[in-house]
Amino acid sequence: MNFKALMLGTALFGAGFSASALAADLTVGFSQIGSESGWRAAETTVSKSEAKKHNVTLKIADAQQKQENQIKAIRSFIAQGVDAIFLAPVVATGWDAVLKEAKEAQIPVVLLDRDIDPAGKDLYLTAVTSDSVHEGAVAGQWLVKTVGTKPCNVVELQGTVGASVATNRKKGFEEGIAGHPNVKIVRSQTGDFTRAKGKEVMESFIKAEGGGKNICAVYAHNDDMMVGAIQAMKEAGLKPGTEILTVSIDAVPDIFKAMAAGEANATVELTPNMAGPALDAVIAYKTKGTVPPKWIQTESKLYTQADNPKAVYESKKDLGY
Ligand code: GYE
Repeated sequence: MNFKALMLGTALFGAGFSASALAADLTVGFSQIGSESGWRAAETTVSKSEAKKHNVTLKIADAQQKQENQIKAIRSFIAQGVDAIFLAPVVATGWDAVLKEAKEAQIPVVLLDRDIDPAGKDLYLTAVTSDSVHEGAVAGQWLVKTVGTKPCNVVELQGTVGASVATNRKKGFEEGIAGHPNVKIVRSQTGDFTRAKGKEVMESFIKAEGGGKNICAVYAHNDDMMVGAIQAMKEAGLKPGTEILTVSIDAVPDIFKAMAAGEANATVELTPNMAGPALDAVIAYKTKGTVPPKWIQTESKLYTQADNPKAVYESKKDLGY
């Protein structure tokens, strides 16, 4: 190594060292929604390991699905004087007052995996999310392509009422099937992103639709509700994956298990690693004053039975989600 290279290396090492030394002093409070789905549990697990990797102290508050608990947690993080706050907002509205308090305390807020009402854009630093309208559109386009010109009655299991991802995944799917009048949504109800409610609502759909005979496909806003719906279909003597098509979102291991067994057809992948990019943004902002873009978009990728679901299941199952 010549002298110049050595000097450069030292300079880089010096810069890297001081940034991570500063990062080690950062404490981030994370107001997490709860544990409604496998994806959510994975996000929590990945957040903890990402915090370790980034040398950040992460305090996680579990809101048990309640916005009021999230608001309390944010106020408590402000009182503790954390360096930044991560918020996975259970619903899109009702954040203005508490986010203004964080702003007054000069604590940057990063949204994880869900959005808030666009009116609140100046109240947070950045949002790390997927394009959830696009996710719904990908699901709808897959269905349209799969059924061709055949008539297809779809039942839809929606996510949590008022959550940005539920609104967007509905809208996106409707866009995806637009212009194909043979494909239509005949029933749509919330299953609150959980397996238990997905199963319960699917049971009522089956009853209402001639024992399931009138249903061609199920679209669920997440895989967990689909896993519940698959159970309901099997218990009613129906064959999900063949008689009734399925398409959902998240790409959790259990949906690949169902795909490998021929009982599910497609899923749109969403990374549970929202905290990694969020921590990068916060550290750069705190140590160098770098203002991140307002939206840090994560990828969405479609998986079908043609994508070796057994191998994907094997590769994902040990990640703890
Ligand atoms: O798809 C679902 C969850 O907000 C993107 O919330 C997230 C969604 C995820 O519970 O499983």
